[in-house]
Amino acid sequence: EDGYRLWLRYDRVESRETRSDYRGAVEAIVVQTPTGEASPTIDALKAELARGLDGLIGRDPTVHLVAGETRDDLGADGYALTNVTVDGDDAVRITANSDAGALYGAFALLRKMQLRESLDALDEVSVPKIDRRLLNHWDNLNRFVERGYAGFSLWEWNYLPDILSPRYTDYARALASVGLNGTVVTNVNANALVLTPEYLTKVKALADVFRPWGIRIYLTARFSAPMEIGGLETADPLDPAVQAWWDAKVAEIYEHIPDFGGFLVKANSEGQPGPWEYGRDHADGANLLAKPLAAAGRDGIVMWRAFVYAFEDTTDRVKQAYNQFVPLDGKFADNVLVQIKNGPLDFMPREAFSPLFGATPQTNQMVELQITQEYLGASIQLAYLGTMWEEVLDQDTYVAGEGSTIGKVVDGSLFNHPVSAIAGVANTGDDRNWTGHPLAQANWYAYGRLAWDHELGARDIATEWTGLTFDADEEASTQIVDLLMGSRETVVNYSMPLGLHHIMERGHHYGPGPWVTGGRADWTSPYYHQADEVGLGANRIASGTNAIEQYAPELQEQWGQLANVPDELLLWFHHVPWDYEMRSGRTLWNELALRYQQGVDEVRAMRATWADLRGGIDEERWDAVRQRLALQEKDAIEWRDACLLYFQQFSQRPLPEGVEAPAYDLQHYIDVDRRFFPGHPGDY
Ligand code: BDP
Repeated sequence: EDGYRLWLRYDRVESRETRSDYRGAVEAIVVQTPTGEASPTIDALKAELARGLDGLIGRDPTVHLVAGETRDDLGADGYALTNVTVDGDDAVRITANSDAGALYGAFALLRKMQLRESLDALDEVSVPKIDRRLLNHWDNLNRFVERGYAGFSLWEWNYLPDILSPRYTDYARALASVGLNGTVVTNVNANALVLTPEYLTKVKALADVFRPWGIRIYLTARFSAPMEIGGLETADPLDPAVQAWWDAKVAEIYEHIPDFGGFLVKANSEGQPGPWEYGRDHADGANLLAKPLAAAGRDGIVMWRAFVYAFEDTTDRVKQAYNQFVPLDGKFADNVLVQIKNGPLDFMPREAFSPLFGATPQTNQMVELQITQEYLGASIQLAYLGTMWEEVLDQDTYVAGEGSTIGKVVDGSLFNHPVSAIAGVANTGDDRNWTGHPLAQANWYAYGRLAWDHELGARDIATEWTGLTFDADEEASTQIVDLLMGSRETVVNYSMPLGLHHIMERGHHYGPGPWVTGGRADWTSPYYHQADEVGLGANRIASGTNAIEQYAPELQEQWGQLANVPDELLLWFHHVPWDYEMRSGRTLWNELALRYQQGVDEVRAMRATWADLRGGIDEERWDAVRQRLALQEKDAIEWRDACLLYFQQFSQRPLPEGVEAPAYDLQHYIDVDRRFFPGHPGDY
């Protein structure tokens, strides 16, 4: 049980009774699509049903393909599951408007059986709310994965297109099983090489493996590619030669990959080239690529990232994306989406949401979530992110009145946008279990399920994943789910509680670094925590950077006032005196110290729960998690001690009762050298 099978294990249903119920219910499976015709996707569906039913109930399914009318309620990718009879036998019918929809229906049926749900009186309709449900791989062509903690890239570029790893198919199955339908296989810090003819044949080979599973391939486009691989002297988006180059390049890609999904672009951000070099704006840049992608009836899109902040710009970094993009509203082509990280800073354990969501009603917007745990303990610490994403997607922006949630901005319903998309930065690598930490598979799974339906609950998803992934009885399952559910807040508590952010070590981002200074200001810690003898926290109200003004009045009211702001966002928006009285009645300093301690205590509680679980799940994965939790406790202690010793220099107050005394002095923690922690290109 090494975790390779993910949530698609299909082990034999142990109860004889359930097995025979299932056998009775699926004497046949009817797949109804508008054409009723066979296709590579229908073959994939049949192969998956055969694999699943053989494993679960020892049966080889009989699949009948039938044609039926298009159903308006199912959209492009939705499915319906119902019971029917075929020649007197009980059967399950999967109805869909597309082969991909039918495939999702097949996976849903298998999921029900894996979860031992009844197949009687089936009446299920499920339709994804978002059109393009993507993974973003930050994978370099040399197979190093930026912020990847589960080994090297899955894409063996050196062997492609001739040798195809069987893993490519298993990867595509995993995506399809949760309803994901696209993947950007290259890093946002892009290499133009992938657009050369030689690499495009490699990309085509991957696309051909993914296609039957409903997965479209996308690439990152380096803005200066016309110069680097095209021999042009400029990449100016308004230059006719540059336009002609991209037109031809996109046509060439479509020749290889007729269903190519489009480009993801990081431009004028952290050293990546972009339209600014030529005095042009983001819309000029995005539209340059959007035009050929939409040519000749194709439906390729451009995902233009809003993760921009400029060295020359001394405005509070969290304000810059809004400032750059709001004036461009209405200028982007219809097939451009602005891809916005959930927070305005950078995937912190907790951030206020990006105020750009909903602020450009005439521009398609998508959200980028980070599945890989760059700031939440890599693949060592346990942090189930379903809870974080639920918080983000359910967050009300109030931009068009109450109920204007980020989910509705992103699914396009709030402003009736023609195309919708969501991205998650993948946590996969070539580790045998795909994600390094066995429980980090839950994040991949949760992302996929939320991409399908952003209204699903984090606990329901965790329960589902646990049921699929472990053979655990009800009590053990509940223990695992509880553990997952609390884990992200635990990381927040021992690393960046009360709205603290960006106080991690430089470069690799693993471990504490509130002391990090030097270089550009917005890459240092004091820029964000602003600790001084008065207090702690970033002043983002009117007396400070006034970042708060980018939010709707309702939120300014909630977050702009000390009396109203929730503890979770306190130090995100306010510089608060050390003796400020918190809701708990404690002073800020005491509350801070106790939160750090609470984080450590919670990790200890997780370890105790896990110790208790021994025998409740397989030994192999149990032990892998046990070891990681032990390390997580050490890490949590280090975060607590390092941060409290550092902030104590400013607060000049003793640690309150209940907080353990640090084992070392501050300098010890500053000197801890994690240079070799993987995941950052500078480490190699
Ligand atoms: C930051 C990462 C960096 C990424 C960047 C991005 O540290 O490796 O390239 O985001 O999203 O979080 O472009």
